[in-house]
Amino acid sequence: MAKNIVEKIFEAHLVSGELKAGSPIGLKVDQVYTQDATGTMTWLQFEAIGLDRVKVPLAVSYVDHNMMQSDYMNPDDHLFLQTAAAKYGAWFSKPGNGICHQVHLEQFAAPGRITLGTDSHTPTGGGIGMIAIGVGGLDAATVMAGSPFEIAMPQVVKISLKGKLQRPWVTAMDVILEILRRLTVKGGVGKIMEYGGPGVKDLNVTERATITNMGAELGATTSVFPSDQRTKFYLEAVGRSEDWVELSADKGAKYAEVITIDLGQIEPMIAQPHSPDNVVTVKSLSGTRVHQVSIGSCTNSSYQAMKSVASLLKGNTVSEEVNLMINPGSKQVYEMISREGLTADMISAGARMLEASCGPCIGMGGAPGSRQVSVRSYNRNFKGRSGTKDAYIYLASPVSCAVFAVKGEMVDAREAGLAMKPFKEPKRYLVNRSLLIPPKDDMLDSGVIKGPNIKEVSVRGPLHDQIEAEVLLRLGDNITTDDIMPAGSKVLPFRSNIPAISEFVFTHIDKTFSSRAQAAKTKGGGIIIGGENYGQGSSREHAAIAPMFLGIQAVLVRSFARIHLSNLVNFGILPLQFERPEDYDRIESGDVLRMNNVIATMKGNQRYEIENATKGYSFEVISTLNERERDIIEQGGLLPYTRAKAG
Ligand code: MIC
Ligand code: SF4
Repeated sequence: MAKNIVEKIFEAHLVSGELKAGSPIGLKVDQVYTQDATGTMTWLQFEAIGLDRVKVPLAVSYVDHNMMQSDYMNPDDHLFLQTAAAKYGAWFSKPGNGICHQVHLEQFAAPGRITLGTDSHTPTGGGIGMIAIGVGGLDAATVMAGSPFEIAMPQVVKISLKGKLQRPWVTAMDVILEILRRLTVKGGVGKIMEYGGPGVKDLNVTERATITNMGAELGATTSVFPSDQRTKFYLEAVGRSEDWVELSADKGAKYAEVITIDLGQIEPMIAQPHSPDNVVTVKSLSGTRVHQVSIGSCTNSSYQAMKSVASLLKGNTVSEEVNLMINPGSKQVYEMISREGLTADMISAGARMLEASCGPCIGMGGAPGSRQVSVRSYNRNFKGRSGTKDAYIYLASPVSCAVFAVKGEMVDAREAGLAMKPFKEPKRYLVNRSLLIPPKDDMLDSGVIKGPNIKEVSVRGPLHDQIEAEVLLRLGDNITTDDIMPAGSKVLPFRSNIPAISEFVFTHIDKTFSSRAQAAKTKGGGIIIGGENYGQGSSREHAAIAPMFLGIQAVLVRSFARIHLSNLVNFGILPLQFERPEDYDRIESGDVLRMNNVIATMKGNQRYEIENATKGYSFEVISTLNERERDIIEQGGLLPYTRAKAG
């Protein structure tokens, strides 16, 4: 039978289940990687599982998010991660080596493999023909401990590309912005986007990686490109030709849906505040003043992105009113552009060079001023994420960003009157692994060093059969994990300290949330109400752990985003969905909801009756948990479940 790429890779890794959309499957995983902001918890959880060594062929621990080091907390986390990697057999990528996704693409990603990463932009690896999926930390920890990765088989959607980009002004970033415009931030939920068609060969691997990276914003499980001659070229150029295998869909392969994109028709696009799918053409915003431009992030920080920007800036000066910041994605990219004199062109034009890290993308410095317009080549422009709540954040290609920086306003790059050299893919990339420490065989007895901010993993007790809890918040659609558990320089250092980070839950929405939740905890706990696509965005499991710590019993919404849903399950919070939309409208903050026979119902037909004790009516809600998920919740989360299974 004709197979698509996803089916081919999954089939080669299948340990249980059937490749039928919606059915639970178990997959053998080849590679797992963590980044520091989610990784401290992941490695603490791995430690709590109690094994000596990781059981996957390759594990890598990156440091790229928490790099501000305004006190001892970040560097203590780095040392913990380095010593944990040494002890448990993972590679360690030191601070300064770059953003996990860019470095992983350069060093380890390979076609045909399955990789999990504790970050929602792990699908970057799809650009090389790998199935790369973002997961919560505990899912990664259990897979590193030898469990298969369990997931409901997603639908496979084909995005068929034809034509050629209008180079050099239109880029891969414009392609994914156009796809977001069409499909929205909910458009990919439960789906894998598989790229195909004659237009694929117009794009090189790092361009494909930009598209699969930002596919995360569609809510897709992941995105994947074929592995072809261009993939071979890239792997040869990064010195890993032995990792190449050819991979393409068979003629007649089946898809749930086919979407066609003509690359030649795509114009420079831009996402307006405050959502990555609020996309229009740059032309339609022509003349809008810009105060800050930030170029980099895991989406657009490749050698090509940097070289294009340098070429545009060369001989020009950044507008008097604009602050331009640039962070190359990896040490290798940084070193390469520096040796070629491109960094000098950027500095000479007036750019502020930042280190190879996430930086302003996650609010670690570089916040814009009050009510300022900031255009970024990043992937998320959720309100407040930049660190400035009333700033206007736009997302555009690195080419558009560089043009705006020079012009001081938004203008279609094709009409800006600036010159830019066409990009030619290098035959050989600079390779320098000096900040990448391989796993060692003789470190088994070495200690793991934990600073005072690193606290034990929190676990909740088994599920209660009766829930009587207060509605603490009633929220709308597309609530992000940045809304639930904000990031930024003030909060991120507490990622390894759950009691401390819990005080920040929902602070951007309601400053009293955490204290109200603490008060409700003594009376049976709280419930959160949400709309569609609740928990979109990041993979941060802190958006589930911290609410669990604050006594949240259940989250009741219209629909969930994938990673957040599994994080709720992993931490024993009951994820419920409204059966009838009008019931959402009737509930108010402060209502007390009562549920009986919770365990039997969850194990039975998953249709629960809820009594609104405050308003005096009842309504039905559902859960859609598979057997394993029900067992996990009953036992109070994945950690107790894994421990019980182990012995
Ligand atoms: C993000 O872009 O939101 C992050 C920060 O990289 C997160 C991970 C985290 O919260 O640590 C992600 O995308 O998963
Ligand atoms: Fe880092 Fe931003 Fe990429 Fe997240 S989206 S991994 S914060 S660069």
